[in-house]
Amino acid sequence: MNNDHSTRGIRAYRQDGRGLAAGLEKAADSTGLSRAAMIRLLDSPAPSLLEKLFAAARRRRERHFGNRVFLYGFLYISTYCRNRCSFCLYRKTNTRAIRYRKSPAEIAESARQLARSGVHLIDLTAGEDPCFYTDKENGFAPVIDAVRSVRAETNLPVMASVGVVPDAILDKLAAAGADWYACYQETHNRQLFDQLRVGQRFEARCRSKVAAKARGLLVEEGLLCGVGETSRDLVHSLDAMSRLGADQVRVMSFVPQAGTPMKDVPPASSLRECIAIALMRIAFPGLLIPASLDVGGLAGLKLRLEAGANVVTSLIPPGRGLAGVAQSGLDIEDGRRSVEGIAPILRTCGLQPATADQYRRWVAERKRSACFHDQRLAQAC
Ligand code: SAM
Ligand code: MD0
Ligand code: SF4
Repeated sequence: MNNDHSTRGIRAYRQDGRGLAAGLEKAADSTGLSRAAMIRLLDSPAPSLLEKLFAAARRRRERHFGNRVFLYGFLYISTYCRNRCSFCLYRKTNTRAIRYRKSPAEIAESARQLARSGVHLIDLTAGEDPCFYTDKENGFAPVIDAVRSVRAETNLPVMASVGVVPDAILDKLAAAGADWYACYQETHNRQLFDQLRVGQRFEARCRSKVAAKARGLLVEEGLLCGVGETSRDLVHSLDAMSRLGADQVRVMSFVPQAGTPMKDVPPASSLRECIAIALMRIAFPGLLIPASLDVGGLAGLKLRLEAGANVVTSLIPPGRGLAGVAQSGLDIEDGRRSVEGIAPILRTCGLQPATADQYRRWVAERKRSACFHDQRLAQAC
């Protein structure tokens, strides 16, 4: 080994590291981080730098949200899907997935149960159920009706996560009282997109979010990590989220699923997800960023909150045969994926649930200040 060379290398690394440490201190006071610094943090996560990164992210969160976090109830209302995403348990041809369609009565009762437990929003999620697309006029009626009924039953904001839908359906979702449209691109690397979302169109997925924003819906954008993306890809996605003007941004670690083409791909490291959460918090300090129970369950909540997340998602009522997405059963039937179940973890993080009114006010304020600048939206794809 060439000692001289390696010593120079270490010195350069230390200097670089010192620069980055100083940059992280400033990041909490609004300077943000350069792309190079973000890539460096993702690629060479030195523990001392990570501590500073997560602390900076928490300070940014505190400045915008204090110690309050928002809680989302999750109802997977149909697990049928026409698509073949290579990462997803519910891909069309997978015989290992449990398929169901929840009835209007079951949806209303589950939503009431979630509302009573203290969640602030109900997320109605479905696969791209072939039934939705067979009848052009009324195919989406079960989703539209579910939005209307959950709204009426709970008086809580509602999110619709039902894949790419025609513009006319976005109009109907908004008219029925949906506040949010969630549709995750997973990656903005088009080649990787084609491998993940097999047979789907990158532009169509992207455009659906632009169309939703133009209708006054708040939009959630999301990424997967551990699916072959580079750190540059992740950082590039932050730019795309910013161009879109996303209102909530998420990243979830890939969890391998039985019966899928990616079943043998090793699970993603939760550390990479947490670094990405912290980078999102620093880049978008005032946005909502989930810590999803759908990846590491209750055991994985603390580290995601400590990375700067401010929404706990995928709270699922037990006893109703409801599934998660990436973790289809984890912590559900024993009642742990619940407001009660997460309360002690929030406390150890010095956090507490917001009130439903605080959440409603955030939504209303965000809608008021939303920027529907045509040019920005036109550039989003
Ligand atoms: N079918 C709709 C769609 O695809 O937009 C709604 C379901 S969507 C909320 C499901 C999301 O869960 C995906 O977009 C992906 O981000 C995440 N997901 C699915 N399978 C996963 C897995 N194996 N590991 C981690 N995240 C996963
Ligand atoms: C979650 N299981 O929040 C849900 C789901 C869909 N809008 C969200 C991925 O983790
Ligand atoms: Fe279907 Fe959504 Fe799963 Fe893709 S991610 S297979 S669209 S449920």
